Amino acid sequence: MKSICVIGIGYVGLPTAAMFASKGHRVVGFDLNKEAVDALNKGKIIIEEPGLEDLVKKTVESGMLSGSTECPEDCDVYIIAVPTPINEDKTADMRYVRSATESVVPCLRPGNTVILESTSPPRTVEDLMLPILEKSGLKMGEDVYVAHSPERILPGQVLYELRTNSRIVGGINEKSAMEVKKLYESICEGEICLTTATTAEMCKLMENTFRDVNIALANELAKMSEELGVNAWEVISLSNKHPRVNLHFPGPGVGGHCIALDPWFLVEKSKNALLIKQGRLINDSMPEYVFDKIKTILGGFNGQRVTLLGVTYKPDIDDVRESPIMKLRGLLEKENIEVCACDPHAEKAGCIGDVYSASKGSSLVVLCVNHKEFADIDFNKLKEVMSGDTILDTRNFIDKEKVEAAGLKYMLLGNGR
Ligand code: SAJ
Repeated sequence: MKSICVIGIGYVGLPTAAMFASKGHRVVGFDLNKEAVDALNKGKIIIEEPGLEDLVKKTVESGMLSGSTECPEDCDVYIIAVPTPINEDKTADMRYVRSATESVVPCLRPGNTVILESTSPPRTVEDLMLPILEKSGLKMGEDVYVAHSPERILPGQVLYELRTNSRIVGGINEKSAMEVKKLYESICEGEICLTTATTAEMCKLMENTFRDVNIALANELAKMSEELGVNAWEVISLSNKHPRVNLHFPGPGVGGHCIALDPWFLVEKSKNALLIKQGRLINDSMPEYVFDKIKTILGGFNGQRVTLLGVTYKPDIDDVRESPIMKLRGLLEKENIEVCACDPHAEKAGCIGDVYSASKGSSLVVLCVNHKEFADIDFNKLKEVMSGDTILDTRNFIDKEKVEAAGLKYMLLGNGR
């Protein structure tokens, strides 16, 4: 069993730390965010993720997991799981990876391992981390093992995916990769594949880019369908019956801290990332596209009230990072219109939890996120509280027949029929 320091106890670091602790490793979660560290030491979490609080509570109570605002010196393994945001100009902001790496340097001893889990631009381990780690005077790859093992967990099912997904371990040499593989074997039942650090960085970015580009294709299909009198959702459903086609789904945009950012890391590093850049621009155009649609439906902005159902970046979580709905909300709020955001998962982002109070007096209700709470809306009750009669569904989530049976009008993003 190892002693492990996980640097960064956010969406990735915390579940990873708890998982290692649950398998008998002694784990310290190091973060500069005192609120997160204090919560951890009380066995609590400040994010929403099914099952995570139970696991954190159990491992803290067992004494295997604790939090600290200082990097502990006596660990065998340092796992860096800090954010890699993007700057205004769409280049990667590597501040946190750099400072996390620097904080490890004084702690390093022969036999230690340093792992980067944060999604990073290609060559981060080789060009950014190694020169910093070498300041310890130790030989990387010989005295200290170094690898990139990107996280691939899906928010909302993090614990399950941590355990069952396959994992890529990219070492700066074979010895490093082997050492890191042994460690992850204690928490990961999936296949663990070994490669180089830079290949691992590229794999992670291409996985998220694959999804982003495919969503862009679906969003382009939605726009074309509205133009050409076709229902994009029917096209997707029928086309996906082909054994080698898997069209993704359109929507009001791509959010979250991964898919909406990671492709830019490739655009930054390679002049050949043309399709990738175009995909990003298409997905980023969706909040504005929905905004224009709302304007058309309302016949211009004249003091009406509009309700947005859902503001998080995807269903059944509380994460509003890079949420396209927050962008849409911001665009609408600049107009002569009253915007009411309803989201039972995001009351701390200034939202009303209840659909009917949020829709009171609204001319238009827009379904933005397919939270399970919105699956059984009573449209008769909704009609009673609304002042207008239109529902715009941007996710193909609402039952058109139920809406129409209540005497409301149903409109669907991507349906040009
Ligand atoms: N979305 C669409 N249409 C679709 C699918 C998704 O508009 O057909 C939108 C969602 O509404 C959301 C965004 O895309 O706004 C991203 O959501 P997601 O569920 O596709 O992915 P994330 O960002 O929550 O997690 C992704 C995952 N990557 C892949 O599936 C390739 C996850 O496995 C990664 O670990 C995670 O990024 C990460 O941390 O990199």
